[in-house]
Amino acid sequence: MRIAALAGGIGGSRFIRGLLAHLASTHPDGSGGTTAEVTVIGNTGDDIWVHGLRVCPDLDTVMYTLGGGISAERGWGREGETFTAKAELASYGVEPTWFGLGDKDIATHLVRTASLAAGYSLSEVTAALCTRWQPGVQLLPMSDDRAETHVVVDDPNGAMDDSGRPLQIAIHFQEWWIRYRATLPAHSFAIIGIETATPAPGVLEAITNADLIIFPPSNPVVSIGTILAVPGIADAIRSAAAPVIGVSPIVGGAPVRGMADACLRAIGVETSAAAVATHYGARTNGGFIDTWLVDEEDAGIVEVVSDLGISCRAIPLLMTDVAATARMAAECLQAVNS
Ligand code: FO1
Repeated sequence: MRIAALAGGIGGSRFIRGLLAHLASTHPDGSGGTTAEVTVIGNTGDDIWVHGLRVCPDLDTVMYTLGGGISAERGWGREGETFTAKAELASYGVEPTWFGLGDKDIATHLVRTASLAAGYSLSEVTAALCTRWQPGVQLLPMSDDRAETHVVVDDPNGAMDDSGRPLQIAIHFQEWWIRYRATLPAHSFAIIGIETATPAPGVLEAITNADLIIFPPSNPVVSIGTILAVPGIADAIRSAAAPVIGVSPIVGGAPVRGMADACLRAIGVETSAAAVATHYGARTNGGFIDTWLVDEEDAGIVEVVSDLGISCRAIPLLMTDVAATARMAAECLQAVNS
C-alpha cells in the first residue's frame, strides 16, 4: 500500500504518527513497523534564515515527531531542549530574539546549512537528516526551491502611507506566527518564489503512484495550501488515480490547535469544517478531495458536505494520544475502502 500525505507541522505530524501505528498493526513488517510505503510531502513555506542558519520548521517537526525526538509539550523542537545559545544571542542584542532557537535544534540547522552551502539540495539534506531519525516515512520537501510565506499586515509600528492609511508591510510568516501570535490581521499571504518553484524530486511520482492520498489536519492555508501552490502539485492531485481523503483541522468552529482561524479569516473562509471542505472542493467538481472526515461535534454538517459531492463521515477527531490517532487513521483507510 502506497500512501502520500501532505503535511505541515504539529497537526500533520501527529496524524502521520497515528497512521504509522495503525499500519504497523494492519500491514506489519515483522519488526514493529509497516510494509506500507508512506511518503510525506512537507511544507517548506515556513522556512526561515535565523542567525545565518536555515530552519525548516515543518520538515523538522515531522522528522522529530516520527523519529521520537519531538518535545511533547511544545509540539515543535526537541524534548529536553535548552535555549542557552538563544539567551547569549539576546545578550548581544542580536535579533530575532523572538525565535525559539533550541541548542539541540541548532545541530540540525548547522548540518542543513553547511550541506546546502556545499551544494546539496534540500531533498538530499532532508534524506541525510532522516538517516539519523528514521521517521519510518519518506520525507520530501514540497520543493527544493525557495518558496517562503510572508504575511501582509498593517505596520505594527503604526506607520501611515501618503494618504494617511496604515502602511501595509510584509513580514515573514514565522514573525507573524511566533512574535505576534497571528494577532495582526493578515490582509493576504505572499509565498515569495512560489511562481518559479518546482516540486522536489519524487513528489509528483509519490502522488501519481499513491493508492491513497491524505490531507491530514494541518493548517489548510499556510501548510496544505502552500504545498498545493507549488506549480504542478495541485494538478497532480486533481488527476491522481488514488482517492483523496481530508481530515478536518477545525472542530466545532475552532482549530483544534494553532491559529488556522487567523489564516482562514485572511482568505475569507469561515472557520468551520464545512467551509474548509468547500475550500478544498470536491474532486468531481475541480477540487481536491473525495472524502472529508469531521469530528462527531460537527455531525450536523455531514449532509451539507455530501451535497458538495464529497462523501463525509463524523468520527472522533481529537488526537489525544497515538491510539486515538491510530483509530482516526483506521477510519481514513476504511472510509476509502467503502
Ligand atoms: N513556535 C512557537 O510558537 N514559538 C517558537 O519560538 C518556535 C520556534 C521554532 C523553532 C524551530 C521549529 O522547527 C519550530 C518552531 N516553532 C515555534 C513552531 C513553528 O513556528 C510552527 O510550528 C510552524 O512554522 C507552523 O506549523
